[in-house]
Amino acid sequence: MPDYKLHCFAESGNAYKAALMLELTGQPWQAVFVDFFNGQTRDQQWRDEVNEQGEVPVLEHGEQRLTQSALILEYLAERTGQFGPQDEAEKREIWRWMLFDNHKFTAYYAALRFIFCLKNSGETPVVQFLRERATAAYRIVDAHLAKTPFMVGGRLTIADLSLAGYVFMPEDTGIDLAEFKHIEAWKARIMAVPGWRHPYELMPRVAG
Ligand SMILES: N[C@@H](CCC(=O)N[C@@H](CS)C(=O)NCC(=O)O)C(=O)O
Repeated sequence: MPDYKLHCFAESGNAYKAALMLELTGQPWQAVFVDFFNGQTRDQQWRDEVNEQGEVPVLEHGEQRLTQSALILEYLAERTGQFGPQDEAEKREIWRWMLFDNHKFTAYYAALRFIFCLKNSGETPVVQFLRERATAAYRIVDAHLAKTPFMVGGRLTIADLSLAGYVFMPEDTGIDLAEFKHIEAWKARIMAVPGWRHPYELMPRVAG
């Protein structure tokens, strides 16, 4: 019986943050498929029973049910003793980047990918706005990674796993990712970590 259950679906980069953490720390875990594209996270019963915030990921561990990927990452770092901060200053630095990720890096990119790539919106003012904002966030992370191999402390931490939620997603959002050479090099470093797997291999996806 796996210790952890993760409510997730393959296209969710937010769920991937938790799934990759479980995988890299060697935790036995089981995926519980959430049928996001058919509205499951909007279903009132699902919200009542699984997450009142209507979002994936949700991590179940014994009696505990955790939501918000950053909080899940911190919980797993504390439980496993891996990829967490070494002191209070690092803890603040990790949170600083996880908040930036949630507010900008993941948020704009994921919204752009959802509307433009998964919903095939075509070019609209909203798409253009999101692309500009996502590109600006990518520039900030790229500039930081020009100075350090990983986001905090020179080693892989949960700050990297948070920011890496969407960077391996294959869809073409219209952003020229080759522009971000330091992000590309950082991605290669993450892929080289033993146990790394692509989101579409790690989590369940609707066939077809
Ligand atoms: N800040 C949240 C974001 C979670 C999130 O937006 N999840 C998406 C899937 S990737 C979702 O479930 N959205 C449901 C909806 O907006 O209806 C986290 O990091 O866990």
